[in-house]
Amino acid sequence: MAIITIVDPVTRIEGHLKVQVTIDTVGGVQQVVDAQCSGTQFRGFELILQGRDPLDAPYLTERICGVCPVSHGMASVKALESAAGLTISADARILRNLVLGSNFISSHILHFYILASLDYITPPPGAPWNPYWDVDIMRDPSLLQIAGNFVPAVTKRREAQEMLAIFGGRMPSPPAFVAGGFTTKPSSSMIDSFSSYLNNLISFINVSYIPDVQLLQSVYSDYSSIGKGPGNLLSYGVFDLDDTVSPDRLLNRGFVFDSMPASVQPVSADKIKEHVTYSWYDDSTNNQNPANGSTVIVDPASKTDAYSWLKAPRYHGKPMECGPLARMWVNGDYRNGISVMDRHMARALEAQKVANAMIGWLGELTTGGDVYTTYNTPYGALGTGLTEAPRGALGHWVQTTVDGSSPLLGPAIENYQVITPTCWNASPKDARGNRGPIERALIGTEILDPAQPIEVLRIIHSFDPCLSCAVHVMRPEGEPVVIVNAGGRP
Ligand code: NFE
Repeated sequence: MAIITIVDPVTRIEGHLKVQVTIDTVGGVQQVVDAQCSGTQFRGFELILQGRDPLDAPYLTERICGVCPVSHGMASVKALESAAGLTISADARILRNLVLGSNFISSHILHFYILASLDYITPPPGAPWNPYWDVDIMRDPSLLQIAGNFVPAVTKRREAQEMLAIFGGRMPSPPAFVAGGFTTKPSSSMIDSFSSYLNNLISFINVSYIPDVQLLQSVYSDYSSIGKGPGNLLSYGVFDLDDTVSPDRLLNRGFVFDSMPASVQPVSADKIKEHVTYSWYDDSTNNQNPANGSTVIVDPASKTDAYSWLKAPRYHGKPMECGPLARMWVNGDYRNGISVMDRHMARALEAQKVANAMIGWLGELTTGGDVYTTYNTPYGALGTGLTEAPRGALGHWVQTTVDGSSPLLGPAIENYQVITPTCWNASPKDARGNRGPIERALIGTEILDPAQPIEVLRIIHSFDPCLSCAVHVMRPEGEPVVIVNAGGRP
């Protein structure tokens, strides 16, 4: 008989995600036969931004999330600059890259040690580590190596944030990202300090982070063939290497269907559509491109087939996985496979790649160069800002008002749309009934104990979802059903 297990909330992610899995025995194997990912809160930043000065958008959207505010600042300034057809100076580009790179390093270290490793390692006694799901854990004493690096990782994560703040000004929500450039002019002592932090972090990545992921991958080698998902990978690309409208990037823009590395294809933003068939949005807004998208919520009680506040973004009609593995795959840096362990490995190798590139960028930075190009918001313009957050493809779309239609002295925001990485990865089913990537990755997974489905947590955590980025505001009448939770572990 099928068992329905609800994990609500999924812990050790940012924000609130509920997952419901149906577990049944098929061919003698107890496995997941259905899965639903639900974002249980509504974000609403798109509505908050309407009517405001476009220059406020980077500051406001950075508040979408405290973990990846830099990427929201980057996507927002890129959207505004694309609306104006403006390119920025080399030093501004490099400073943005250095701040975003710091955020990637911080976020990747945070994810492996603090959010994911406790799915495999026996935690210390007492709160907040206990109780925990004691299933298939600590397969080998060698894993104590990872446990030993837990506290140093917390320190390294803090140091990456401090490094970020040297140029960014503060973390979270660094104020340095403005349309037209950057607010900080670097001094040689700032560059020296940044360099010292960076070398220290590169050493941690090389000596601890990558070896720890390799160790986990060898002990839990079966997880190199668990949690594949749809096999479609999407990267908007990030870390511009020149100052043109279509720059080369450290991590390229592109996508593949069915994990076919030989056919990385160019991304066309008009192929992005958001489905709302299973989301609490009005059906009249189904299949919209975000350039002219809208945010029209409905009463959840009136749409009983729906189960999420996340829309379901699709590329050319297909669910797409995004994140470090997608970026490294599209770039040709990592194509070993698509699985739980491949996601962890690609994330660690990406941290190394980005950190090493940052050394070069730091050397290119000048102390007297321009960091700001005068920016004037155009009337009646559409801007698209595609970049990458640590968790994957992030897009902001802005439409400004036409002259005379706003009480502001200049143009206002007429429409603003955001699609975050977690909207791609944790999306619900689409209009064709195709599941989102995390849902798809769960199907067919063997489950040892339906009351403690650790396999489900391991798959979800490998995507590093952030529901804060995807959805925000409490739904007071939310269902109170909690059958199983993740045992109180942080
Ligand atoms: Ni809240 Fe974020 C990243 C973005 S994920 S962490 O990385 O955008 O949806």
